[in-house]
Amino acid sequence: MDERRIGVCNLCEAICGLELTVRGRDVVGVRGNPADPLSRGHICPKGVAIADVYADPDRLRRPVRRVGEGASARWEEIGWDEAFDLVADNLARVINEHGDDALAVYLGNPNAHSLGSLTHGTAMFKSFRTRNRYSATSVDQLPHQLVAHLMFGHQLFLPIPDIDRTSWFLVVGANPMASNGSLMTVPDFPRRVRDLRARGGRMVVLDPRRTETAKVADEHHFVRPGTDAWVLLAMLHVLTTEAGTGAGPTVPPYVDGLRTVVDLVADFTPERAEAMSGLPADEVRRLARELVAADAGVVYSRIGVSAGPWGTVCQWAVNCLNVLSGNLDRVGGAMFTSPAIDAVGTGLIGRGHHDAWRSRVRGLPETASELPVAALREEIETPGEGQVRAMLTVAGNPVLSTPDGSRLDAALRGLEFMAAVDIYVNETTRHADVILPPTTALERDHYDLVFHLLAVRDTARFTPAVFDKEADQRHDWEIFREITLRTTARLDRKAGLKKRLVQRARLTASPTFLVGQLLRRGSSGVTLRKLRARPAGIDLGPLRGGQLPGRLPSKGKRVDLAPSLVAADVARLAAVPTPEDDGLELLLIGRRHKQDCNSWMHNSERLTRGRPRHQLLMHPTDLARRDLADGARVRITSRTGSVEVEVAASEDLMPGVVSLPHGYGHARDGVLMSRSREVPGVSINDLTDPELLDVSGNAALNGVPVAVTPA
Ligand SMILES: Nc1nc2c(c(=O)[nH]1)N[C@H]1C(S)=C(S)[C@@H](COP(=O)(O)OP(=O)(O)OC[C@H]3O[C@@H](n4cnc5c(=O)[nH]c(N)nc54)[C@H](O)[C@@H]3O)O[C@H]1N2
Ligand SMILES: Nc1nc2c(c(=O)[nH]1)N[C@H]1C(S)=C(S)[C@@H](COP(=O)(O)OP(=O)(O)OC[C@H]3O[C@@H](n4cnc5c(=O)[nH]c(N)nc54)[C@H](O)[C@@H]3O)O[C@H]1N2
Ligand code: SF4
Ligand SMILES: [Mo]
Repeated sequence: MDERRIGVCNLCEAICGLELTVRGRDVVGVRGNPADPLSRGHICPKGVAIADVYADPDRLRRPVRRVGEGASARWEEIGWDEAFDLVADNLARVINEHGDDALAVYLGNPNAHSLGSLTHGTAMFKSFRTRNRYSATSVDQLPHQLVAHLMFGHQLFLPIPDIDRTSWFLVVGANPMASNGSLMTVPDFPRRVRDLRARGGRMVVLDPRRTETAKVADEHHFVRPGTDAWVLLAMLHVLTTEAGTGAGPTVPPYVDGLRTVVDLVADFTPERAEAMSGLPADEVRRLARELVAADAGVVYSRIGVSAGPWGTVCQWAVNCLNVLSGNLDRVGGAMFTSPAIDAVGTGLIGRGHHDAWRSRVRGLPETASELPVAALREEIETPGEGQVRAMLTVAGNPVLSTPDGSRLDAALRGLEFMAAVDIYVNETTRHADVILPPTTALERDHYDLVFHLLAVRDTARFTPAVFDKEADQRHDWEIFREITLRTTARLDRKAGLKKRLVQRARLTASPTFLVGQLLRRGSSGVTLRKLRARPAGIDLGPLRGGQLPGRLPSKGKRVDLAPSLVAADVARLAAVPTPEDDGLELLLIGRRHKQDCNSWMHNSERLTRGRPRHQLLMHPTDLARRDLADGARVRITSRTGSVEVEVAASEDLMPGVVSLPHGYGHARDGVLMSRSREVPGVSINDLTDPELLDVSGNAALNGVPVAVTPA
């Protein structure tokens, strides 16, 4: 008998509601849930493939222990109790012998998509007290968080583009047609863009590649990788010199620092922007004027910019453009959500801090208790007090996702002990001594604590597990509870009895129970009971404007337009000389595809069949200049590494720019880490450079200088 069940997709930030057809313990159909008030029936190819993750015979369901190394490694199933003790014994031993910082933790992207990780993982990481905390944040959205912390007083008080009501939408370094949106939870982006244009609005895209998003936009302009800062600052320059009626721009009374912004951008002329970026000065002027003239306009930037050399300055400039054009906190502009569980307002997620300490070897600043992951390799390899000797990764694959991954790959071998909480043996977890696999999306309750916070509409939704877990499976929160309790019990440094009892109580409450509690703390009127009665979700309406300054998390409820850290970096930017173009330089950028999911899901047949898509894309002019043919094997070389891959000609790339997707490169040491791929591809992060960082410490993964030669 087929049954209909409501599920939720946790594979990207769009958090689509699903309608599953289930037969016994099998999923026989997946479609978008049309009754979902946010996703309205939208689904993408990955959403269907969520059934493949659930059914994948290669997915781990019970703990495994590694026997042997590298190509000859074997994995042996062990019991949970034995696995937990093995992890706790070794983590505690290393901490007792070498101190708290000898343990490093790395949190990957799916942590943000798991309720249990947010409610219980955080408590585990805190209990370790290590300064060697790393995550995918510093190869992703760190500049957004740092800038929100500095300007608004909380790292996750992020302005969201009101795409459903804007009339002018500037997209810089994002490809939501493939990514389905990021720091903008926007299921069904294609339809929302069609609606935007149907009501007479415009979308403009700045990107070194004519992307899927560029192709549905009203306008697309190439920008040389890494030079958006000059464009955005020149737009600010135009705004501060021309806006209004000659009296200059005005800002709301709760905003400080306008004078400083005016001074900072004084020398960033559109002509300088043209020389750096290739975008004509007149176009820069026109874009700035259009933003000011629009009924409601909004500037939005994402990973093409935040994972670039000037991510922080760019994100600051984006916020300044939205403020100075009168679009912050305004309908159709850059708005703030009012989620049923306000993780910002309730303090569930801390407001953040920066540079409270630095990394041991390179002296890189922490942000919100995390160090830049670009420093992880050297912290493992450099001897001395505080050297990393053990590692715990949770839902991550830094070997493929962080800069100079192949050297990190080698460094992981040198650890005394490594454990991973993950559902696969991947390029990183293959180095673990033990892997503890949690249940997956369809087997656990879900309430989204992060992405309602970032959504283009306020909604709330609780999704009970579609399938009960099997007796010998564990939820991630149960794994975190066991690791925490068993490890802390073995530590020489003991917390007081009261502290330990509080910790035990907190870790023993289920995530679902905690969601109920958190809902009661909010003022939305939404309760767990109401959510259970309406599993498609409850609509709380479009985003509300005019919430500032009341909602500002900063002390004193003010916006700081000119944080000193940013001002100093703008001065550094001003000193960059215009590069001389010999016509031979190539800059490497990344690429996402609809059917890829960072570094995993390459086991799904339905996502991997068809034409391969791992190739280096290159403009025909650049190919001809190097006597390369479309389809040839080429060698790509950067300062840090070198890989061989097929090249594909593409008119969509800006000449002088080449593109590789990240998350490929599954063949390591002759072992194929993923089943489906006849062509495992290469890892772009064997080419990216851990020395190229934004001021926040985020890796500049885009705009890496490379040479391309025949293989
Ligand atoms: N050059 C370049 N590099 C990039 C990027 C880029 O654009 N260009 N993008 C960066 C970005 S934005 C990100 S977010 C990172 C991602 O980098 P990571 O987070 O390091 O890697 P993922 O590929 O997301 O790996 C996720 C892992 O979690 C496991 N997993 C899946 N679901 C679960 C679960 O429910 N529980 C547990 N415990 N494990 C689970 C999967 O098996 C997989 O091994 O990559 C970054 N790297
Ligand atoms: N299908 C799919 N969806 C995903 C993911 C996935 O792996 N696959 N990953 C998810 C994750 S973890 C994230 S963080 C989001 C990311 O979401 P997006 O930021 O939308 O991700 P990308 O598609 O990588 O878009 C980045 C764009 O920046 C452009 N770019 C590169 N360098 C520059 C530059 O210097 N300047 C400018 N202006 N543009 C530049 C690239 O050409 C690309 O089009 O996607 C999420 N959604
Ligand atoms: S858009 Fe994102 S959330 Fe929606 S189905 Fe696709 S992967 Fe899942
Ligand atoms: Mo990401």
